Amino acid sequence: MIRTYLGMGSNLQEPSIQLATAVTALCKLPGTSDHAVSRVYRSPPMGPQDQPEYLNAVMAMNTTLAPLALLRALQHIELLQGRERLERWGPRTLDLDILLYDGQVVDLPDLQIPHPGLALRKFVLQPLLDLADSKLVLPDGKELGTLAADCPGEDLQPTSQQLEI
Ligand code: A4P
Ligand code: MG
Repeated sequence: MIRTYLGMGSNLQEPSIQLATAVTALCKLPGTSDHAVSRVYRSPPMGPQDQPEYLNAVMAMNTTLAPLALLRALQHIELLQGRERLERWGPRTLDLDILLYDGQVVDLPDLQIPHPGLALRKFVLQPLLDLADSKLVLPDGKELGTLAADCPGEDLQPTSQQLEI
């Protein structure tokens, strides 16, 4: 059984409802168990600025799905929630990223784990810290807590939204 961490982000069509709907779908995924979810955070967009602010959260789960099967399942959930791929870093109803898959490194054309943006994104590192030990060591040998401390992101705010498992 693998412990995996998934990043969730939304900035279109009621982001708080998009995240809640995604959590429900992820909890129903066959081959997954022991789900947990972070707080929900609000932040200005990284990338193009002419788009709404984002809500982000992280979900942890155990899974028997192989990495590519998990990716396909996440992409299916994105599509069910009206995701359109128009512009890199552009607005989206739902983005689901595989952040970590135990301590494994995956480097395929369609899938890189750990997620390449992980260390640069406070809106991913902070919710990850809600669920994982700050002493968690990533495959490159760096500690999660150190990465989060070194990552700028003063404009990230926790919200009062509680995602139900
Ligand atoms: N892919 C490779 N590795 C992974 C992985 N570990 N998990 C591939 C998921 N997908 C992975 O992703 C493009 C391709 O990445 C997929 O086909 C998959 O095979 P995408 O979601 O279709 O496209 P994208 O939006 O151009 O890229 P990406 O990397 O998901 O976008 P980002 O980098 O997540 O940026 N600002 C704030 N504040 N909060 C945000 O959440 N998000 C974005 C999107 C921009 N600005 C943001 C936020
Ligand atoms: Mg993505």
